[in-house]
Formats: sequence, structure tokens, C-alpha cells
Amino acid sequence: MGCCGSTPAFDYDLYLLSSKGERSVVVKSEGKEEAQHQMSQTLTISAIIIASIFISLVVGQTCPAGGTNLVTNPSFESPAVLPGTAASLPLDSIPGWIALLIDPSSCLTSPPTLNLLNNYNGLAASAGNQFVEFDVECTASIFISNAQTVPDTIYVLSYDYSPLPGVSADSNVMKVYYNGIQMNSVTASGIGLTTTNWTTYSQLVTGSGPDELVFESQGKGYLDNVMLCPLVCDPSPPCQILTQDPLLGCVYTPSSDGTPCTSTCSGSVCRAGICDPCDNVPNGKHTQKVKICHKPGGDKPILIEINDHALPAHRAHGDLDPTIFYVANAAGCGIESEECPSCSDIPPAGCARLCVP
Ligand SMILES: [Ca+2]
Repeated sequence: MGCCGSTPAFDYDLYLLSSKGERSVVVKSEGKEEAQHQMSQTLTISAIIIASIFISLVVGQTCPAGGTNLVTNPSFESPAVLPGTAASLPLDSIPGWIALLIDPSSCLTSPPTLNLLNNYNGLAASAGNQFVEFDVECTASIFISNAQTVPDTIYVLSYDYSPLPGVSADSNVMKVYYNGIQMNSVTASGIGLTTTNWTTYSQLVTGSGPDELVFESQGKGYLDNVMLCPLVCDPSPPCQILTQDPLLGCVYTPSSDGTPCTSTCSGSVCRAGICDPCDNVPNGKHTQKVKICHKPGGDKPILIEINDHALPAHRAHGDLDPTIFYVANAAGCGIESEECPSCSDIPPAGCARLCVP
């Protein structure tokens, strides 16, 4: 066992033999038989399956919005099961996942197994070809994945769940835990279904690295396509509020006049589309210079340069931003934005007068 240097990987041969409802599972490693189990199954497998399996534990699948999915073997495509079949495997068969029973004592007479399906009996996967089945008694009802997240980074956790066809909603329930905290409890009815009916669930979690992700069945169901993807957003631009949404990603929406720009930009407000400089400048010092039309008492404003932190005070006593006086027009007035015309100025011929009394 083990073959590839620092890359954790192993290979083995898996045989599933069916005979009148009974299956034999023989697991071989490096050509030497390790275990043989006889078990009764309700599932029908009519084919002899001989699968030579190479398993890689490499993490690195790309997330839909970029970044790397931190879940190993997120779509349960390893180990490979022959198309159109279902396999009952030992609990440690799926790389990257720990499979457990809710009640091991219910399984004293038979080795516990997990069910891995590949488009079995017309049941389609939500991603790729394979998915796992939750069950009760001697088949796995808990699947655990550990992911190396970056502390304090926001991640989108998503997963696909389908009810078992023909089973009512109260027996199709799955709970989701992240670092021991219940994040969700999903359920769906399989009554009337003849195949899988997948629903994708998405929610935000905060990394603390390493993190434990647990899917625990309270009955039956199928799980596939588990993703834990970073959601890294650019800082919110002025006058916009950043919302991190599990479905939409980084969402920037304009803030209303007079409301705080962002939670990280305390004290700033947006007025007429212009954001007062934020207080979160480096070292707490305001170094940015801005221009404003200062009205010392007469009708003619004067363009002056001030520190950004003084802008709210200047506006409060009637000074005006240069840009609100002017717009260029089709006549090509060549209006400069950084001027301060008063209403008594005569605009050039063909140009609209723009001023604030
Ligand atoms: Ca899959």
C-alpha cells in the first residue's frame, strides 16, 4: 500500500460477486487478500464487477467562481464503481471521507458497509457519475470530511442532497455540521419519485483551519458534490456596501445617501453619489487631499484644497463639491470639473448654466 512518494495514494482490486441476492466482497492490496465478507443484500447486482482502482487523494478541484475546493474527493468519484451498479464497500473505502454508523450496536452480526452508486438503476448523480447513499443499521449514516481552511476566511459550503425515491420526507432527513455546529437540516419527500431529485444547498462558513464537515443522516437519502470554496471579496468601493452571498458571491450595492458606506468604513456617508472619505485610513491619519468650492461669504466660491477628514464640516456649512456645478454638454463647452462658478457667472454661448445658489 502506498506508491507515490509524498502523494497519499493507494491501489487495490475490488471484486463484487452476486449470486441470488448475496454478494461477496474481496478486497486485495498489492495482490494479497486482506478480507473477505459475505453479506446479504436487498440490492440486486447482476453483474460480476472487477474493478482495478487507483485512488488519488489530491485536493484541487476548481470552484465555480475560482479558488480551490478544499474537500477531498468531493463528488465521491473514487473508488470507481462500474457504471450502472451499486457497491457495498468497507467504511474506509472512500478516500478523503470517514464513514460511520449512528448506532454501531445495530450491526453486531454483519460488518458495516457504505453504499456507493454509479448511475445505478437509473439513479443519476448530481455531479459526475457516483454518489453515496445514507442508510440505517449496517450501512453508513455519517460522512465526515476534514478541510484545511484559512482561519477567518469566509467559505461557501455547498452540497447536493436527494431523497430516496418512494420514501417519505420524515425518513429522508440529513443534518449538516461544521466544526460541531449544526448548519442545516434538510429534508425532502421521495414519494412519487422514480429517480434522484437533487437540491443544492449553499451557506457561508468561517474557516478556522482545519475544519470538520459532517453530514449525518436521520434516515435515508443521497449525497453528492460537496464543495468548500473560498469567498474572497475586494474591499467595498466608496458608496457601496459589500454583501457576501452564498449563491451570488461578492455583491456590491450602492448605499443610500446619509447611510454608512460599510461596516468597515465607519463615520463615512454617501451624499449625491460621493462618499465622504472613510475613517479607516492607514495609521488612523487622514492624508488624502480633496478639493471643494468654499464660500467664505460672497457669491463667488473659491476652489480650495482640504484634508479629507474636514470635508463633512465644510459641506455642513454650505461648501459644495466642484463636480456638482458642471456637466459637459453637446455644444462642447469644455467645462472643467474643478472650478467653482457662481450663479452670477455668464455661461459660454450654448452652454447650460449649472450652479447652486
Ligand atoms: Ca458525484
